[in-house]
Amino acid sequence: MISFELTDEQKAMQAMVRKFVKNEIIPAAEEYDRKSEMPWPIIEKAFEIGLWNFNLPAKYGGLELDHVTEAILVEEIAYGCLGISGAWDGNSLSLTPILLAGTEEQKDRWLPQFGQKPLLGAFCLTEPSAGSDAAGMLTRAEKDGDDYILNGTKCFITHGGIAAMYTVFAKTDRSKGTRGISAFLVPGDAPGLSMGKVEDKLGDRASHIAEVIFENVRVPARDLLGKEGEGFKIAMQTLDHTRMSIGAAAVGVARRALEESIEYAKTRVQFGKPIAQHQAISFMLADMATKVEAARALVWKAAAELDAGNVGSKLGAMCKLFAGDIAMEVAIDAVQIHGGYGYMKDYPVEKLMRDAKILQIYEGTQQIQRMVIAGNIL
Ligand code: COS
Repeated sequence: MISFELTDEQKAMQAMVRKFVKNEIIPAAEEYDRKSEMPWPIIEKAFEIGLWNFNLPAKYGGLELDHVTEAILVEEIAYGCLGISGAWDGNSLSLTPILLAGTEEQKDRWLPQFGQKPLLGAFCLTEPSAGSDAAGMLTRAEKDGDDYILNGTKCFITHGGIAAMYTVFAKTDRSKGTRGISAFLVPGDAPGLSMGKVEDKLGDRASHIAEVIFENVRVPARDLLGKEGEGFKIAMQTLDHTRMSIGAAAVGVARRALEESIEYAKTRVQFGKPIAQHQAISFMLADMATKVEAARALVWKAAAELDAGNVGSKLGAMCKLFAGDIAMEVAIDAVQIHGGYGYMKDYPVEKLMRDAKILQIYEGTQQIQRMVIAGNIL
């Protein structure tokens, strides 16, 4: 049986997050976007009321959400502000490798701190010369007694330089390609780890994105995640889990653009009637609404499959591809419906359009998603 009916618990959590978004995120989003600042007070408040740590296991103080519930809540947060929702996504991305590949000892040592304080994690895969070709990374981890010494630069890292824990991918054997990459857990205060350039972005400006530089960072062997050489697979499996939630965030952005457009079109009068009564506009709104529903259905299907244990690359990539594209399209149409006002900062749709663009780029470009999907179906 297929059901799109939310459970009572999901409805209650959705209502709680909606209230939080309405009271805390929407009123502050414009300022965080303008100043390009990390939304610390919002994160602290979310932690206080138990809305932080979506995927942290309950035994460490997290919500341990199933993926469908995660999709529902991420949509709500991104409805308020995509950049602010990046704080949640950045944490999920950095915690997923340890949840997938960490030993119980590693989990017990690293994860409780996230339940005790509103801390950030960072996932360090991308490098200046290794974006889509993640395996082309230059960061190396060389064995030195019982330790590894990490050297290299990671870029475009969410929470880079301000995280308490870094999941770092580095080459332990350059001759082995993807099988020569290993994953490490590194504390934020590790000597030799520093923040490089902080990015000044087109959109998604409330999320902190920076370079992370590793200069002779010493990592004990007990913080190797999985076995030596398993890092690339851990990174790919992580993305198989997290791309669904980027799709959910995209649905949130698209839904906000749609709702702003409906409100505007009902009140903006041209040629003697609200523009919503002109077919040119009402058909645009009909297409936008259809796209939002279709994207959400795909995201929920991908989330349900993850919850059922059917983890693969295809559906997550499809979610990210389809929902990311429709968010961009719907946001562009929202600006068009608002006309000249839509281009001005007085209305939220110009921010939605700037924000939406990143959904087609991060966690793998749309072109990479197509490669992943094609690889799965052929
Ligand atoms: N799960 C498990 N293993 C996987 C996997 C997955 N989802 N995807 C690939 N692998 C394995 C392959 O099976 C292969 O294993 P073997 O060595 O045993 O044969 C190995 O990893 C290498 O796979 P592949 O040859 O496909 O690797 P490529 O270098 O061609 O890269 C893509 C594949 C393009 C998919 C990968 O580099 C990628 O996802 N790039 C985008 C990275 C990204 O999203 N960056 C955003 C930053 S993170 S916010």
